[in-house]
Amino acid sequence: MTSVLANLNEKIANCYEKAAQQGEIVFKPSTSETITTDQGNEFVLTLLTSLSAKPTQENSPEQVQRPKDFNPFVNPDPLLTVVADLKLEDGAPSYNILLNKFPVTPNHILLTTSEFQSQNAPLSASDLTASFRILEQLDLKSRHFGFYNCGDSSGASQAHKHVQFMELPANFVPFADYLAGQEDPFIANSRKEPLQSSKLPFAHFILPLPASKDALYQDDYLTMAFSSLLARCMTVFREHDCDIGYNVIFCKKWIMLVPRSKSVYTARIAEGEPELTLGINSCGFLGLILVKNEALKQLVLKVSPEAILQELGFPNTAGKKSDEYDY
Ligand code: B4P
Repeated sequence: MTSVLANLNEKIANCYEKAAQQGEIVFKPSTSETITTDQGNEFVLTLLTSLSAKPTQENSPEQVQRPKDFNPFVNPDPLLTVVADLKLEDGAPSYNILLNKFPVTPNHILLTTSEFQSQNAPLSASDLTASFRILEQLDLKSRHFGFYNCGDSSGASQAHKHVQFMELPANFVPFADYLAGQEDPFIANSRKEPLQSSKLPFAHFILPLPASKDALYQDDYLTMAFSSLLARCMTVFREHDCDIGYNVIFCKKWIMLVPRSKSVYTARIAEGEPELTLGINSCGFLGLILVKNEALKQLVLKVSPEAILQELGFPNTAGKKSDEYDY
């Protein structure tokens, strides 16, 4: 597998150039600005500036022509396929690495299972290993992160299992970097809780990861790290008596899970104004908020990103210890 992933950045760039030339990529130019909130948290607010000129994902001619249950990840478009039939080892499930047809940043890629698997299912051991092997290659060029929107409340729009990878904006330091940078790698257990910032209002569970590849890929380390964080999310869902939906966000330094209560935020800027709807996926909980018009940008600035994320997640549990009733 590692050899198939050699020169992945070059493969992505070549595939992207060809697909863009042939009109297979629906790229949406955007502008971004970094804001620091009153609580001292940093967010990158990205505004899609070209919505009137470019089709959106939902109403692009390509989507409209397709049947309602069209699955873009079964028999994917060869022009969008960077690596086909990727296998970790003999007998392991196979994956495709695809270009995102509707990227906001160039070279946004997806790791999809070759056969249908549900986006509501947790990441498996091989999903995690494949994801971190990909990240290793991407980071040879610039720092990237991976994310997985799991469940209806997570912001996912495709039902077929897919992990996404994007470049981190230059000069943006995710809040998880500060937390994870202060601790040695560990797996959460009943005596040691995952890291959680008390400066953010929503529940989130972070583990620093070992820098050594040997440690990361041995002894089911990634699976144990992931499942120790998923257990914290499950306790939240049980306590709030709700369906399972969460965001998984990871980079080479750490992995974070964020339990989700809702996928969209709905509000008015002022009484009598139209109701606005803002969908947030994993990127938002990393600090990267995508808005599709100026009114939504004004709403985020007025209400604050923290207040929006608080409503779409669950209350922060920093300082809470696990008890015998917790998963
Ligand atoms: P999902 O997990 O199902 O949903 P999503 O990332 O939230 O994207 P969504 O589709 O809801 O779009 P949104 O307007 O929120 O991912 C599905 C993925 O499959 C998406 O990446 C989608 O583009 C891709 N896809 C759909 N049809 C495809 C096809 N035929 N072939 C290949 N790929 C296909 O967001 C639009 C895009 O912006 C998304 O890619 C999203 O991940 C990204 N984004 C969100 N926030 C961002 C931010 N702050 N900065 C930069 N990009 C951001």
